[in-house]
Amino acid sequence: MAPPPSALCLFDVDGTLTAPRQKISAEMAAFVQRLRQKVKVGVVGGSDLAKIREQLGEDVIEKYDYVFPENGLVAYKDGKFLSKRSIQGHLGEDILQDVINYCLSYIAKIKLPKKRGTFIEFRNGMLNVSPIGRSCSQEERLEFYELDKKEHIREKFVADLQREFAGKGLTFSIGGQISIDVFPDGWDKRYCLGIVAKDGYKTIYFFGDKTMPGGNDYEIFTDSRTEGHSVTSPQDTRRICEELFFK
Ligand code: M1P
Repeated sequence: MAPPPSALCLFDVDGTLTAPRQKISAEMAAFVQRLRQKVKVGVVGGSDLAKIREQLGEDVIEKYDYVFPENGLVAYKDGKFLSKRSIQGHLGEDILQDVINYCLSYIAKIKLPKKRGTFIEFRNGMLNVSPIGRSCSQEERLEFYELDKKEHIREKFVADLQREFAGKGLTFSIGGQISIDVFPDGWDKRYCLGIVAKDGYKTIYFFGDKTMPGGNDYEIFTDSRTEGHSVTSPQDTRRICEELFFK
């Protein structure tokens, strides 16, 4: 029997394998499959499986050795479902409703140039809270993102949530362009490392773009179990992988 590859490359999605909320390019998809001949490859994203499929393809479960939607709270390995944990089971209905009610009333009090629908998306391992609403168009998303950079709408929201729910074991994280992820402490991207630990890799490489403190790649990027690489775009990810594995 061939020895197992000693390395695993784990990739963030938005800004690392794809442009934010966009589909992976054909070149990048082909590159990942070429890389897969050298090392095992996995993907860890904040989004749910439906969104990861939209971005990386319907066959993502077959094309990557590991797929970890929702930071690994939902896990697939070798094309098969592995495990799932739910936020309601962990937090309980009381605190969960307090958070939902608080977020909805906070959003109700802010005036924005545009508001759309789906202000809270309930996922297995997290709540995703968006002041503009997840059903906004791509144009409206970019407009909000630009406004947020100037007015720090989400930063203020996070600071307020941190004050309100201090000591409740919750993390509030800004990962993308229009929303905040809310999950129990420790249920960030490091969660998936507990799952791959038993597979005995000598090196686990992690590639992400939000690696600064407060970014949703920060914890896994700085974790002693990974060799972290900070990237600026999918092209940069590819460049670093070529340096590491093809030279
Ligand atoms: O992968 C980064 C983030 O992508 C989306 O964020 P947004 O819609 O705000 O751009 C969300 O799926 C979020 O959960 C995720 O962290």
